[in-house]
Amino acid sequence: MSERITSTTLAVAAIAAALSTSALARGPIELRDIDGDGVVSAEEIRTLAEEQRAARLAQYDADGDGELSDTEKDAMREAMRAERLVTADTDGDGELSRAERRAARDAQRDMMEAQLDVDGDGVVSDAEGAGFDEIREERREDDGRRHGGGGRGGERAELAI
Ligand SMILES: [Ca+2]
Ligand SMILES: [Ca+2]
Ligand SMILES: [Ca+2]
Repeated sequence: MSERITSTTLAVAAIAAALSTSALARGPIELRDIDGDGVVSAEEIRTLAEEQRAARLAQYDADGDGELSDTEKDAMREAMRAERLVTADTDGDGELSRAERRAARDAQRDMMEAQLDVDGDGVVSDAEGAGFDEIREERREDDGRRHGGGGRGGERAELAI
């Protein structure tokens, strides 16, 4: 295990999963350095997640009451599943095999790492990864609370992709 790379890689996978399985998010959020200071800060990730949540709400709130009913949530999940199938079901058999799931997760991780690597030098530096790490810690704590403790939220979230 080579510490920094492994932990960042796992972190990206975990946060991608956490964000994609959170209430109104579909798939990974797009990480952008909004203020151009060279790092995607935790605050920027929160802003982007909130933007995505709002967009999802706008898209699936069929009756426009500002909330997603169970029916609307079901419709959203169904649409998300269908969308994921379109991109990840490479052999087109209508199912996601273990290999297809893995490939989709790897692609998602690579994409998020590339987005975190704001200066494009091919490495997510400690500074570049700091905001992400902060969000990951938050999510892990949330996950621990929700599931009654245990520090394995990251792994569980990863499996949930
Ligand atoms: Ca920034
Ligand atoms: Ca398939
Ligand atoms: Ca970099």
